[in-house]
Amino acid sequence: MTAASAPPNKLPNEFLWGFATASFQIEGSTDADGRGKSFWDDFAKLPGKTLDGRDGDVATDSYLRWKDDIDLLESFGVKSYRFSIAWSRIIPLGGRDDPVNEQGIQWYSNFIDALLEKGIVPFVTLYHWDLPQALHDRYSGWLNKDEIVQDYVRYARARVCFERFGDRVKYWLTMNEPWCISVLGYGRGVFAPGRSSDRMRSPEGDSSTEPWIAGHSVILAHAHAVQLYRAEFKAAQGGQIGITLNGDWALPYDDSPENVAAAQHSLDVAIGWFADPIYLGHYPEYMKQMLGTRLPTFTPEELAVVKGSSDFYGMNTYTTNLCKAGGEDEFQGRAEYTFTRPDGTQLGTQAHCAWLQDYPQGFRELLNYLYKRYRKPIYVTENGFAVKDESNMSISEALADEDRVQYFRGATASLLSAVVDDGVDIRAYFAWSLLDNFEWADGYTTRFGVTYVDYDSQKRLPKDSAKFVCQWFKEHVEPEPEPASEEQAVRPALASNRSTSSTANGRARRARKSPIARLTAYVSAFLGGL
Ligand code: GBH
Repeated sequence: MTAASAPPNKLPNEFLWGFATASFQIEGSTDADGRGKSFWDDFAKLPGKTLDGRDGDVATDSYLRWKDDIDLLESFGVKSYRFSIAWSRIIPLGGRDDPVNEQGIQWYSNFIDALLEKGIVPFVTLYHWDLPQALHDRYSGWLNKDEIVQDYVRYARARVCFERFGDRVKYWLTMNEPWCISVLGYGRGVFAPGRSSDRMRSPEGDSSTEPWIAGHSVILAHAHAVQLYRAEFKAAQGGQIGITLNGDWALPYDDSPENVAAAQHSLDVAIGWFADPIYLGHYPEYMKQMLGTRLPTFTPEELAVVKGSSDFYGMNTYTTNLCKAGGEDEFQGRAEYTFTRPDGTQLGTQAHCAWLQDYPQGFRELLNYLYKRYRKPIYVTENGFAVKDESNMSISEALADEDRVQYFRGATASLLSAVVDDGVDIRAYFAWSLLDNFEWADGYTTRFGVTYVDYDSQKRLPKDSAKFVCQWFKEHVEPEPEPASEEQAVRPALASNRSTSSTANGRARRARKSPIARLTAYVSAFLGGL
């Protein structure tokens, strides 16, 4: 699929678009149906770990309200939905010899079937930061390469998921944002398990070594899961599998050579740490130089598994950093980040979180950089914005989320230019997030949803940005070709594989009412209920 297959200014019909979420951020029901603890359960409850002191026990209650979420997705007319599976619902204790929980499997299986019924393509993340607590207690989780790689891959999770869901799931992400897993969990200590050298933060941990060790394990677990999928499942199931990396564009603060170099060093650590081994077969030179023996090495056998272990480039991106050489922050490649230009102006509109400003040109630049460097089709698996102080607004003010609309206006324009003008092969775009939800260390104070969640009633109310995104993709993705004849439209329903049949049926049903008509009906139904 390339730009050439669609007329100018359109994305090809196969382009996947929709919204993304993650299990721990939305599900709640942490005790339901035999779920084991994840290491976020208790971490979020420790004093000072979340801004508002709140945890993930209820979140958006999506474990119970999953039908509402699917209705919402249907009303939006999305092609696809990206969600994650909670490891500890599938294997409560996590390990390769621990029992599998059929109730957890059943829940996701029903969820996947319901999506397919509506013609929505499931795009599944296997690990979005919710490690089973038991594996952390047993052997320190990601710090123990030999154990975690086996548990993640060979006996347990990936094998279970491919076996039980792979007949219907054709898009797999092994890991969400290994940089965050490693740095925020084992370096800065702001995410579970909260380890850090900072003794004010954590009684144990070593920020100079542990993040690099954890990252190494994540790469290997990912790569071995992909190897397994390719060897045993891909031929029969025909899916795509890869990893998704966070990474923001880096602009030199000015054109001094040291700041130009700092921007590249920022990219080397934010992105190259994982992308270079996975797509090119080695850690970045700069990281080897910066870390010396603190950077683990791959054996030749490991490298053979790692190199080439992603079918696509999964990209989560939010902002652009102006980079200055200096400082000791190894996680940023010893660059300092700012949003203030040399002339004192701001790069873009400030979001609720300090790390995020809106700079759509950076999105286009980053798409070009990644495509040139790694030569893989790109799936944008997250992109979004948190409006400043949205939690302090009245609901009607929050629904008129102009800064978020503006963000998506810029991002979609950049996406289209990257495809149409620059020839970048981009195949998916997921806005973060379907719903306001548990924003990790920020608790519920920071809202990233295109849908407002009233946490008192758990009502879901689409914001203006939801309408913008849906309308934009409706106008810019080539419509599905009309089936040539009645017989053709019916034929997939006769196939034995129930995924194909339900997808085709859902599509046909959905096609009767336009996405915008459905959305409008949905919004007015809700507003009526307020
Ligand atoms: C994503 O991460 C997550 O996948 C998702 O779960 C989350 O809800 C969403 O973003 C919104 O935050 O100042 O050193 O702490 C985004 C990538 C990378 C953004 C780290 C914040 C802060 C770095 N994140 N970054 S630091």
